[in-house]
Amino acid sequence: MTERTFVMVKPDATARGLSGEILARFERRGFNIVGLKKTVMTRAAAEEHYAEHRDKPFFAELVEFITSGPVVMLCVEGEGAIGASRTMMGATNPQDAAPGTIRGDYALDLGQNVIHGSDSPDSAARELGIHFAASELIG
Ligand code: DAT
Ligand code: MG
Repeated sequence: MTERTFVMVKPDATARGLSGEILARFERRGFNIVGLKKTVMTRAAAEEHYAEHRDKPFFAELVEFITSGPVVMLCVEGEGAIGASRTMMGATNPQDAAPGTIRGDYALDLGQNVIHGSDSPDSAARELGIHFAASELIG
């Protein structure tokens, strides 16, 4: 099934100049990049984006980090885009992420793990709605 998902290159990765090669992995896989922008997330958007983690002990650190510098936001479209993007990203903790995955190839730190991707169809719709206007998605 053709799906759309929200993928984001996090501030650690943009600072390291990795956004191009991460984007290229999604293009090479065969996905269509229907939305793309570089921005600094507002605190309000970050708190909404990570609302499911509001009560976690790492929430403040998470919001601080994700708003600390530019992110590159993507809307990735294609067959099974939601699950396939998560598989490409690898485990949340880069220490557990397999080589060949994005986190397994580029990250070591749990907090600064290079990339975000929506974890379900509901999350994808919710997160795309937070970060993209319909007019910004070019199919
Ligand atoms: P994912 O990003 O793989 O969907 P998640 O939604 O559980 O993982 O967590 C969101 C982000 O929060 C994750 O990418 C890194 C950070 N995080 C998760 N668990 C953490 C922890 N125990 N300590 C610090 N940061 C954590
Ligand atoms: Mg998550």
